[in-house]
Amino acid sequence: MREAFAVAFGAEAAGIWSAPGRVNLIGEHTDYNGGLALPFGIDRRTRVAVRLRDDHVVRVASDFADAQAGGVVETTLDRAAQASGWSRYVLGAAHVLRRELGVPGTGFDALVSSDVPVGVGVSSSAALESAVLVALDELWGLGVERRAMIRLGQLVENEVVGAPTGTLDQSAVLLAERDHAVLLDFRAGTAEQVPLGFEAAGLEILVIDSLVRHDHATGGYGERRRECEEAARIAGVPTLREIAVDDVEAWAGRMPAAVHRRLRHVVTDTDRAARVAGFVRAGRPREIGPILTDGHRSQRDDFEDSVPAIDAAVDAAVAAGALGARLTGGGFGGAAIALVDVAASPRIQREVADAVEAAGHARPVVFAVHASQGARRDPEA
Ligand code: GAF
Repeated sequence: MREAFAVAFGAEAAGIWSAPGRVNLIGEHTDYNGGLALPFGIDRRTRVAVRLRDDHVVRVASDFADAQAGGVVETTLDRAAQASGWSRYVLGAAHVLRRELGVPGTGFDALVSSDVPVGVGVSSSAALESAVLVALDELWGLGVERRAMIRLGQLVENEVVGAPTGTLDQSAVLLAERDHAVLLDFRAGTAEQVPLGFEAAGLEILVIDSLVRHDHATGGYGERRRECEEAARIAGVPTLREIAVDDVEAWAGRMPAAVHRRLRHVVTDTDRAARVAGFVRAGRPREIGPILTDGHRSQRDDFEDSVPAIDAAVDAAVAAGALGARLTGGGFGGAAIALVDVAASPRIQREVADAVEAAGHARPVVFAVHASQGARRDPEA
């Protein structure tokens, strides 16, 4: 990366910072409802090599395979909020840092390289904005705490990109620790590191990329969020977290049926996240499988944010012997995850791809992921 940086910008990078993608084990669409979620950082990372300039110019290059790849996006700090395409995440991070901290900042050159797949539901966007946030935080000498940085990443999404997302992804990417998931409580604002114990149990998580792409700025995500707000308004609670699992059915018939289904998903998924965290904490990770698959049914039937290719992937994974499987992330495309025995993993990967293709969908891309370190400055030899 250092060589590529020197070729692109004719100067030395000051350092390389990186952040992982994430998968969410369970607890979907709970973040903006004050619930629980249990994500972990994955061993796919976005790296950004950066050097400061002595003017207000910003130049950004990447090895992404899109229209702007190969070219250098050049602008100034003052125009950073008007960025488009993937460079929005880089420039948006600079813009939000300057505005929220009231600092002038200085221009910079940045080269981005990533093996986090884009549009899959494993938070390529949070990985990119978080890698840039930690880089500029250090280079600009700001010392922003991780919790505050989570909120800055969310502002990049909400204001610069226009996606009305919560803080699940930035929390996962910024707080992740190797071999741990992080139990996020969005009402209490707490984060507990939970050792996963997958390796000792001979387990791993597969990501099954459906190749159905989603976009939370334009897709159904915003509509679901509004439906959850409507449910909370009708129930007279600040967030759906205030509703107990046992009280869910009491609300049937007192709100539109679809809105009630959204409520039921959100409330029961927080309950599932608590139960999954309990099993994992107790060193019984094999037992979470059926809870994951229940979570998928809840998303498919109640939250209605799955797509047929992902339903097919979940069914195929379970039929092939996965302990459990579910849609991960915001939905309307993206990926499923499956919990599998490492020994059976190659066979399950093959059988899932075959079965989904045979059902008439695009052949999914399947790969294993392992819980990895959150955003940081990369050590260099
Ligand atoms: C997307 C969003 F960005 C998160 O905030 C979260 O709501 C998730 O969908 C669903 O759990 O990843």
